[in-house]
Amino acid sequence: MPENPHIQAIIEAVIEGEAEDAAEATFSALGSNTDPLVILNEGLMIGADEVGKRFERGEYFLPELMLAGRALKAAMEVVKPSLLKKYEGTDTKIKARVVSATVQTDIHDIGKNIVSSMLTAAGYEVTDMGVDVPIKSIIDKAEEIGAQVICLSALLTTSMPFMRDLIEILKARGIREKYIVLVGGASVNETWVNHIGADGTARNAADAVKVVHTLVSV
Ligand code: B12
Repeated sequence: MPENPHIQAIIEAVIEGEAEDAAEATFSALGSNTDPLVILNEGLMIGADEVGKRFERGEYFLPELMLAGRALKAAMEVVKPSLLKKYEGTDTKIKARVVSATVQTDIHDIGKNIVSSMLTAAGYEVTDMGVDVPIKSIIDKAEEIGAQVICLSALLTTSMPFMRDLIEILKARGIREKYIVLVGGASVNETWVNHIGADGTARNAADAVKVVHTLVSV
């Protein structure tokens, strides 16, 4: 159990699917100088994982997932400005163009949205295409805007193969080397990255920014 009572309250509010409580607990945590990254990684994502486990065990059903989603979004609205402030780039020069999307068949967007927002705050020009986006449209957009980075999010294991398909299409079109392809989401790990030949992943949005920084400046 976390020592910080505000973090504990955030986790509980997400598990209970109480949007107002989640927003209030997040507000109190910020007021007591809790690092916004701790709120995201040790509060919101831990709460989300517990909801997921209860869903897998058959204790929670779709309505509880939806309520948890609402609670996560409400808390995210409160913590987002502080998170973005922490990651604001010092120079306003565009570092790279990024296309981000949740791949086709998947509508989870809370994690992808915060990755997009933090990359924007860090000085990247991000085109966020939303959820359930066909992989061909993602490639077309990347070509159209001259992107250097493609960020793909998927939380469903059944959606993850579309990440591999996108990379295969890039290869077939002879344009794989033009792009840094990053993949992320609750079930994505290094093994998957290597399996599909992506360029990297990150467990959370703060690490996603670091990985993009590193790969773009190589
Ligand atoms: C809330 C939620 C929902 C909400 C989503 C609301 C929304 N607007 O997003 C709703 C109710 C819509 C939903 C629906 C479903 N869900 Co759901 N959902 C969740 C839950 C509880 C939390 C997700 C979340 O927002 N987490 C918080 C954010 C901040 O974390 P995150 O998304 O992981 O993102 C972070 C990192 O992964 C990373 N990241 C994310 N994207 C990217 C991209 C890049 C490039 C990088 C580098 C990093 C990165 O950074 C982010 C920020 O730190 C998860 C459980 C879990 N453990 O995640 C299940 C979960 C993802 N859902 C699941 C399921 C099964 C479903 C449904 C199929 C249920 C159903 N029977 O209908 C549907 C599918 C709908 C669809 N077609 O997509 C399963 C998936 C199982 C699997 N292995 O495939 C999970 C894992 C629950 C479980 N354990 O069973 N869900």
